[in-house]
Formats: sequence, C-alpha cells, structure tokens
Amino acid sequence: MAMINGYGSHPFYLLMEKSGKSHGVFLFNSNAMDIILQPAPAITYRVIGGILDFYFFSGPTPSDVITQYTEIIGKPFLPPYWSLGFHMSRNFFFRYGQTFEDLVQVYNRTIEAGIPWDTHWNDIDYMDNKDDFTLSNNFKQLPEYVNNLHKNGMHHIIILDPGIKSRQSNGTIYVPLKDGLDNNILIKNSAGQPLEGKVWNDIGTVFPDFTHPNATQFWKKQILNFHNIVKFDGLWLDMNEPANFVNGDFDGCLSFKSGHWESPQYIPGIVGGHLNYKTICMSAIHFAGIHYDLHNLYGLVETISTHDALSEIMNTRPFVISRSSYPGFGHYAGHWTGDINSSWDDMKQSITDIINFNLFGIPLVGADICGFHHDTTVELCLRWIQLGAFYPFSRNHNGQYMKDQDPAALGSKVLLSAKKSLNTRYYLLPYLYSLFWKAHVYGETVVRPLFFEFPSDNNTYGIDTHFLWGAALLILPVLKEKNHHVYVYLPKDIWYDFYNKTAISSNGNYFVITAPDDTIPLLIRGGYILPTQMPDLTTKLSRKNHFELLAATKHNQATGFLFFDDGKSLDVWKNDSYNKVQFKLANNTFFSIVEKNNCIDDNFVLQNITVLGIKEGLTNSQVNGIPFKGYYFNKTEQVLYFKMLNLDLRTPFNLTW
Ligand code: MIG
Repeated sequence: MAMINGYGSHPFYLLMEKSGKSHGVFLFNSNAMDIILQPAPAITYRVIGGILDFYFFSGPTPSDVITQYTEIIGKPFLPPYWSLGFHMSRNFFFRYGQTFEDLVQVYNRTIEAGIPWDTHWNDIDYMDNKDDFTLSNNFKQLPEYVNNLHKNGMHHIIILDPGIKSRQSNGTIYVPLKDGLDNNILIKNSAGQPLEGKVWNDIGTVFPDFTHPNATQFWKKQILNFHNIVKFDGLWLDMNEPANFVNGDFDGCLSFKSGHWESPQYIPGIVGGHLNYKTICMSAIHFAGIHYDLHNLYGLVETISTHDALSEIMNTRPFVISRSSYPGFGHYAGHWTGDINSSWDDMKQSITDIINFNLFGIPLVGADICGFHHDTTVELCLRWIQLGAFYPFSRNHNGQYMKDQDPAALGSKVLLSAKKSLNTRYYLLPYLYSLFWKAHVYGETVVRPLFFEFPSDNNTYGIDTHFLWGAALLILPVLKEKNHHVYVYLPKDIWYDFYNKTAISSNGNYFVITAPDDTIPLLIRGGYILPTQMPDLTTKLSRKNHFELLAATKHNQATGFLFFDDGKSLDVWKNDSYNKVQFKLANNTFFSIVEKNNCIDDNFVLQNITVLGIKEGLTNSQVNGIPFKGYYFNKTEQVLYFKMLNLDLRTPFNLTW
C-alpha cells in the first residue's frame, strides 16, 4: 500500500483482539518512518533516526489503553466553554476582491436567521500582504467589528502562520523580523544564516525556532502587539508542518555539503519522494538539533509557545487550533483536519479522523463542515452540518474561490437543518463539556467508536459510520446522497430515540432509522442521565438558562454527572473552583450527590427532569420530602416529566415517586 505523510505524526496504535481485549503501542520517536501492517498479526517499523523508545499499554479495555497512553503523553486541555459553540470561518478567502463588507454580510444573515453561533474567524486575507501581525487596509474596521462581537457575547479568531517575511521592504521595519534576528531565534540553514523559504509573502519567509528557549517571549511579544490592535480571543495555527512553497530553501539546501540529511539512504513513503519536499531543509539547524529529527515536532512546539503566550496575555484559558500535531499536543490545543473535499466520501472519512484524534488524546477536533476544496451542494451541506454539529470542534470553513456555504447562504433546507442540529448541540453542551472534563482529568475520549463501549461485541469493531459522545449518545449521520434513513447495527442494549423517545431494544441487530432532511438520528443509551440546558443564540446566553436532566432508564436505573464552572478560568481543576454533581436514578428515586460546589455562578438551577422508559404511572411525588405536583406521565411515550422543579443544583436533592 502506498503511504504518504499527513499534517501530523502519531506513531501509536490500538488493537482489538477477538476476545475483546485491547492493547496499545506507542513509538516515542519524531523521525520519518514507515509503519507497515503485515498480513500476519505483525507490524514493521522502518525508522530513519532517533531511538526505539516503545511504550506498551496493556488495557485491557480500549478506554484503559487511551487513559494509559494519555498518562504518558499528557491529558487533554479543558477548552473554554465558548469554544464548544459553533464556529464560522470566513467564506470568501481571496474570493474575487473580497472585502470587509462580505464579513459583515455573513454576520448579518446568520444573526437574522437565528443560528446558534459563538465565534467568527478570519483567514489570511485580514493581513496586509499576507504578513503575520499586520492588518490589511481592507480590514481597517476589523478591530471595531471584533469589539462588537464581544458586546454580543461572541468571540473572534485569527489565522496565524509560523513563517514571517524575510526581508525589510523600503524604509519600513517589520518588527517580527527585526525581533527574530535580534533575538537570534530563527531557524538557520547549515551555513548558519537564517533559512529562507517562501510561504505567503511574495519575497520570502523565515521561520521562528520554537525549540529555542527565547522563542516564546519573542512570539508572545508579536502576539501582544497585534492583540493591542485586534482583540482576538484565540489563534488558528496553519502551515506549521512547516509548509513551504519551495523545496527546502531558496538554494535547494545546497549550503549543506554532504546532503545526507536531505537524501538519506532510505526514504519512507512521502509526498514528493524526498524529505524536504514542500518543507524546509532537513539540515536546518534548531536550538534543539537538526530539522531531520525535529520536523514532526514543529507544530507541537509552535502550539506550546502560542498556548503559553496566550495564557499570559489574556490570563484566561487559551484557545488554539492547529493543523500539525504530535503526541502530547492535546494537552495544549485542538485540531482541525485540514483541506478536504466537499464530497460525500470526505464527509464520511471525517468520522474516522475524529475518532482517531480522540485516540491520540486530542478530543477537540473537527473537519471543515461542508468541505473545503470544490463547491458544496445543498444536500451535502445540509447533511454535513448535521454531522458537524456533533464534531467536538464544530466549524464551517471554506476554500478559495468556492461558493459561500455558511448555513444561511444556501437556502431554507440547509438553514432548517443547521438550526435544528445546532440547537440540539447547544442543548447538549453541558453533557459535552462534562465529557471534556473527564478527558482532561482521566484522559477519556469524548468521541468514541462503538467498540469502546462494547468491546466484547466483535460486530462493532469495523463501524466507522456512527459514533458516540461519551458512553451515552449515539450519533447516526446520513452519509449517502438521496438517503432519508440510516441502516445501523446497534449493540445489545436499550436505545431511545432522542426525538420521539421510542425505546429500541436491540439484541445486536440491524435497524432502519428514518432521517428527514432536517434531522440527524440520535439515540440515547439506557442507563444514562444527560445534563442539558436550553439552547440559545450564543453559549454566553445558553449558560444562563436553566438546566434539565434527560434520564434514559435501563431496568429502572440510570446514572450521570454534570461538571460546570465559569468556563474560562485557568486551572479550575487544580484550584477546585468548579461544581460537580452526580445523579442517580434507582427504581422510583432520583437523587443527586454534590461532590463540589465551589463555582458560584448566578444560575445553577435545575427545572425539568425527563425520565425515559417508565412503564407505570404514578400517584404522587415528593421533592426533598415535600409533596410535588409538577409531574406528568405520558403512557404512550412511556415518559415521565417533572417540570418547574426550581432546584439549586449546588445542594443535594431527592425526588421520589
Ligand atoms: O495554502 O490560509 O488548511 O484552512 O484556508 C493554503 C488559507 C493555506 C490552508 C488551510 C486552510 C486555509 C488556507 N491555508
């Protein structure tokens, strides 16, 4: 099989044995390598440098393997709450003389359509001449625009490339270059001069060496200078493989005489057939060594510097999304899967990518909703928004020259689909955020494949068309054109339809579930309680709404928990400044255990509880020992509703019937 390199390197695998047992192997090595799966149960590593530092994780469950792996590489960071809202990147990158007005137009039509939405992004066109830390004349109003986003409870992200302009142009001083030279923190060629390649700037590009001890200070200063102009809330790190439009550098890496780093005796499968293809020279010199050894770490070290710089500048939880990644990356940032096609195939493939990155300890991951290259279509985009509403990192982004694909741009069908699925996402955000907390503390996955929850069911091993949020929410996207149903295997369990609350009892069978244009099928697994909150137009607003609990029973029992904090402070876990509540339902009692109640947010009120799978009606109920009348039993649905409970979640409660 022909293999090529991707944006990042993760020499880690997880294996399922037929017995249901799982193990993992991590080769902690940053050099170029082939990893070949043999037909026999065997694997071959061909590594062209470094040491053979293998870690074995004995599981025995797949979740155990990931917990063990993240114990070594670092647990995922806890994202700011707003970053779990919906993101929109600009949809007119270089599109026929784009203007600032286009940005405002997207904003206006999205707001007018009432789409839940938290963050607006800017691609490289905000830059002057595509140089980092500069503002184009076309975007002079951006600072004011961003202030307005903030006033409306929204956030703003800008793209940032690692490469900076390599020459001062007539009379003006480009401070990032001057500082880079003065501080001696640029990557050098083997002759000891700053290595010059070419990325976006028309003249040339030099690259900060993020392995240098002074690089973070340098980077922080540039970020701070620009932050004084545009009050962005997070950074989007692109091109950090590092990508380069010339191979190696301007003189083809010739300054290095013997060239064996550029052309070693063995070259693993790689795009372009040589190691410096569309990147910098392998002989390039970093503080920490040569690029040959450090190439795969570049995105990681840039991300660490950016993460540290942002936390210092903003004194709040930093938000960074990067294209390149390496083991340990998830401790600092999230990832988007890069340039994909607007095609049904690539939409399906995104599920595998999202699952993989969860195994890599990078749960905050998403693909470009509606695709990047090529024009999307109404049908593809309406299905993709449904799927994308369940990417942990949910962002609509678009490629150069492509037609607009923000949810309000493609007509009423896409709009309805977007509103319904994004409202559902916002409704479920307390559950999603609680899963991120578990990832942060225990290294659990947020998105997981079915076999993580049903390791002894071999039928689940190959399933890459549906996936779970945590243990309890099964997401079944439509992945084929003109389909209005999904045909799915459900492991033995009780599953409840999220919309009509019907119970499906599976013995490990296949089911057909209908999926009208505006609906993504969702099932809740019996035995679990999901914390939810009424959706709103932003997370700033939805966070103020009351909470609800959705309990899906199995043999009259269910459990769940809620983690909640201010959504933005650093180190909430270390500082104990959060609320954590366990919920338990057993027979006719529903109660909470308050494990932490240190976050004093104005609203932490539970109003409604919905209990699925209840067979018998009730004649009375009590809340904390006091008779309570606000219940309703729907016999056909087999659902029990408690309304207007008005309970402070920071105090334990007890509900009986
Ligand atoms: O050479 O900044 O993957 O998301 O829109 C392309 C422009 C550079 C690649 C990123 C894509 C982004 C684009 N960038």
